[in-house]
Amino acid sequence: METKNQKLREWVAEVEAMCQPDRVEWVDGSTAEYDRLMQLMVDCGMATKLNEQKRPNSFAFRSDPSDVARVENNTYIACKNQEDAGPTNNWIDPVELKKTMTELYTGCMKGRTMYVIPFSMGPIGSPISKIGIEITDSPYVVVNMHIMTRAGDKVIEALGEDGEFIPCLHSIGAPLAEGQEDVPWPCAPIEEKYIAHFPEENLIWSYGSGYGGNALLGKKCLALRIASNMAREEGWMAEHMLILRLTNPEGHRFHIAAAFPSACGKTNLAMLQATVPGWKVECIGDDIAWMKIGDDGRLHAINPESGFFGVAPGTSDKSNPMAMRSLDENSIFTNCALTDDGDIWWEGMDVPCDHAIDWKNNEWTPESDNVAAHANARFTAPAAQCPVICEDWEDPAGVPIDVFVFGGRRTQTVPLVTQALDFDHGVFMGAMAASETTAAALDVGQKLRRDPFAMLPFCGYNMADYWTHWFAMGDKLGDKAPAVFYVNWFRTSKEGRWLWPGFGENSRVLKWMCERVEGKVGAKETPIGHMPQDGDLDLSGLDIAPEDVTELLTVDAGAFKEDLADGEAYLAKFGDKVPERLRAQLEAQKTRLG
Ligand code: OXD
Ligand code: MN
Repeated sequence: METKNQKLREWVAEVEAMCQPDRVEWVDGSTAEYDRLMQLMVDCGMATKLNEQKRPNSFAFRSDPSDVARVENNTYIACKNQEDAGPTNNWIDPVELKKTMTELYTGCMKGRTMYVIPFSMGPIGSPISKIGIEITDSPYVVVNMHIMTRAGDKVIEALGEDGEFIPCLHSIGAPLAEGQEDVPWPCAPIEEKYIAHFPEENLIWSYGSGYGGNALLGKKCLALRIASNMAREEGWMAEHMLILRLTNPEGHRFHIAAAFPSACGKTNLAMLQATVPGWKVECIGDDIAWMKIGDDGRLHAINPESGFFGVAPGTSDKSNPMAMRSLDENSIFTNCALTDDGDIWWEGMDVPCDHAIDWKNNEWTPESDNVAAHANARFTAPAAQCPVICEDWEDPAGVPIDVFVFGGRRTQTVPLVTQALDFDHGVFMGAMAASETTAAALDVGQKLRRDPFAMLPFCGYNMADYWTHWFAMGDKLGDKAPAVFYVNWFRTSKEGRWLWPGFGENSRVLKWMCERVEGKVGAKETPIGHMPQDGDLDLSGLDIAPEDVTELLTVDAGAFKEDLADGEAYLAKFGDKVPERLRAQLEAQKTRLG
């Protein structure tokens, strides 16, 4: 659709002149367009159509083996003063970075089509939503954006003549010379990959990678890094949080927003099948929450996305049946294995597989030394296909949040659940969050990494200013602020056995939280916060040894002090930017631990 937005026309013309594509296509968001692009990718060997009987209208892709995850070392916050990016972000001077990237972008789309994707993060017209325009030379990005965002003509209409948009430029960085044969997954080598954010002008430039988090710019780049900075300036919140609705047997609804680092089971929690009788979980989002204070003084959340870009390995009918149903059809699979009957397979799918073609396009059997699917293999599925998506998940007003949950993957030290003593203590808990690392980022070496609010790779400005923003939001919300909890589903015994069954049984912990909010259930006060005492957590019908429950709910003061020392050393990186209120929380926790 022709846009009357002069600023947009000028930007597209500028990018076209720089990138020199063979042609330009404006993405309309139609099914016909999606089908045509998929066919184009099947025809050139980039995509494989799955067996229509088994998984209708679904396609598998294999990336280049070097382009399988987010690249945090190549992800930049480019602002004038390094201090505004803070010690946890890679900073580059914006002028210098633009020079380097302009050289790379010059002629980078030769031999390719340049797609212009108008997209909305959040339901079109919601007061919390934002419009972005992604320019890309990757048809894979276009089809994924069709699922993950509201894309196409309807956004051009909403933008009108002078609407604001966030420009997002993406190139795989692989121009084609005259007559040069293409490869199935073109991309640039690692030293030429740049995932760049210019928060002072709300601009995103991404070069060299075709992989999800680096290339689907609405997600991590816009909805987290750029949006977190806009949120601070405009007084709202953009968080790495799932959103779920829990309904109790009396029909009372609670809304929970929960932040966990990548690959800690956010998607599983967002869609869990509650095992506590009479309680029901429904999903609103599995990765990102945008929240604004409404007229009622409460915090209202929307899911800015419209699809799930989830980690495939480990997803099964047992771990997450609702995710499995979400990807029964109309889905995209990246770096999964292909079975002999034309379907996909991955480790932890809980169905046998005797033979497959692995994610690197090699023969695979269970005897093979390598895995069949990459550990960070992904599915892209429309959120509307989730059987437990809330019927009003696209309500432009969002849902009022009752509870915030933080957590991480910790085999030791951290108990099953703790409630913050008050909102400030909750901010401290979020700031101290840490997790044992996984495969969602390529280049994260160490075992335990502090990941404040699960935002370490996603906060678009100085993390210390982000903590200040959290305190400020707490002040604005006052007694309407959500209650804050910290959980750890991943504790193991000394022999390495999981102490907590997890999955649907996590509903027992969620139930305790909601009943705490209602003032219906007890707790004991410990040095690290409120915790359930005997009988507070509903364990009826659960086969769990009482000693395991005791261990899950014990505070080992010695281990916590060590953890706190590690946390304090981490805070030291931020120097005197650390908010006084956070230091006060740290000191108070120290005193309580004795
Ligand atoms: C994701 C991530 O892809 O957090 O959601 O890495
Ligand atoms: Mn995520």
